[in-house]
Amino acid sequence: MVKLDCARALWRLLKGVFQFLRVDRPAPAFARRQRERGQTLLEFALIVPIMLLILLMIVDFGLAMDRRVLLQHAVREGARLGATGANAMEITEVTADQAGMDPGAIIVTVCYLDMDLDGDAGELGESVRVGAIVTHRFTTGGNEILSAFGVPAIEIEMTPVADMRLEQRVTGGTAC
Ligand SMILES: [Ca+2]
Repeated sequence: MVKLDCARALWRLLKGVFQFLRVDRPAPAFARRQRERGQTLLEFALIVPIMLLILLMIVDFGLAMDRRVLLQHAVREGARLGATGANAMEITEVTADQAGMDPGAIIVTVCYLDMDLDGDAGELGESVRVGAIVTHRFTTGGNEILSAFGVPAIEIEMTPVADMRLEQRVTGGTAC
């Protein structure tokens, strides 16, 4: 009789263990999965704005480099015109036009190199120097988004310069 009770008790215990394994175990695993899912979602929500900011800043740098290349082309075109004897106003107009900018948004400098140091700049064979000064302001990534974090917008001062040998004698020009 004692043996039978023992066997029953053991059976009940085993049944309990099996039930625990079958029913109770999936519950913590499920809860853990839920918790992990919540954690992943939170990490994702934190990382997305940072990733977006980095991506937009890469685009901003690309745009800035494009602008710099365009400005270099513009001052070269201005200097090319200057070499033919055009005056400073014409050079400024062409440079701004080639840069695709409003003449008010770009500062164009025109001067003549006195290469033989005789005090007369702009002689035939000497050079005209055309420069531009443009403050490039970053757009979305380096501007609005950074501003939202209280960081001032990124600005880059671009100062491309181009020299061109004079094909015409220029008088009255500014010496460099
Ligand atoms: Ca000279």
